[in-house]
Amino acid sequence: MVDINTRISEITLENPLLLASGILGQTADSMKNILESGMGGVVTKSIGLEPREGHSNPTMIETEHGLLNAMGLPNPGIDVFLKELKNLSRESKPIIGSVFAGDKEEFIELSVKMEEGGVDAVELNLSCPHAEGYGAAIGTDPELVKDIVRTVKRNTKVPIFAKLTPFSDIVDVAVAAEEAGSDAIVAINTVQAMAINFETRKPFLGNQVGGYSGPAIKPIGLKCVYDIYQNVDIPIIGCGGITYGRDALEYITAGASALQIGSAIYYRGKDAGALIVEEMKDIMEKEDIKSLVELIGSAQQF
Ligand code: RRO
Repeated sequence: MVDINTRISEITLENPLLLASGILGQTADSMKNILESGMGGVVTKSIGLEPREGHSNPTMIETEHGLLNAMGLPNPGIDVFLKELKNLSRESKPIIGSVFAGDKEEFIELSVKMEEGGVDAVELNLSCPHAEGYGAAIGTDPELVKDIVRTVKRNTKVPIFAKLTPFSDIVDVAVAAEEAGSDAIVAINTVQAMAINFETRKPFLGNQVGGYSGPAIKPIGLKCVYDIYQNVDIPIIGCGGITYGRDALEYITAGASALQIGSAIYYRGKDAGALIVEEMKDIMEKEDIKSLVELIGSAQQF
């Protein structure tokens, strides 16, 4: 028997897989389905203070090696969302509330409300690649990130995760988040990208540009986790292109303590979590690896 449980701050996960924010994380029913299907926990869709419809269609397309989205932060607003969360029977698996905001006051208000709503941790979305004034617009400035994380930490008790965008100075932002008291780093959000329809001479997405996810971005995510691991002591949650058990284990050896799964649900169905867990266990058994924790960071070349 191999042991695949892991810890992020005070949260114990029976397996390292969390549903990534943005996929099926908006209604109690969809989150319940995912929890029953083998994920170790769920990150909710990113929620803001007010309802938002999001960008115009098309908001998602499949390209050669991944998915391209520009959903545009659609969400029902925190008050409606928290009513929905109340309907979720917990199964004792962790729920992480993802929030996006335009400034630190909004981040505080949302994080406090999520905490009051009973989440086990709050993920600060500092990395949406295509929403003016939100996400990556904020999360590429280490001083701003430090200020936001520090003030959210002062006002909350649950663990706080900072989800970062893959850009050249991601390590500086991760270090700033750690200095401000972040309990974990989540790397990475989607990568800025676009697709063009040659026949119409127009971008495919309604918003023209968007965020790329799926198999193509795994090497980008791996490098971000690998680099961050060398510079911070808090746990890292790896995300980006994890589709099979082997991808998951690669992220663990780069330095991730847990993982987020998003596009794999599109490619492999809602049981992707259970499939990936089984594949991880099979590989670990064949390689005689008894516990996942002993693998964390094992590919690091110090
Ligand atoms: O809603 C979105 O368009 C979106 C978000 Br909040 C995010 O963080 N990452 C992404 O690829 N899309």
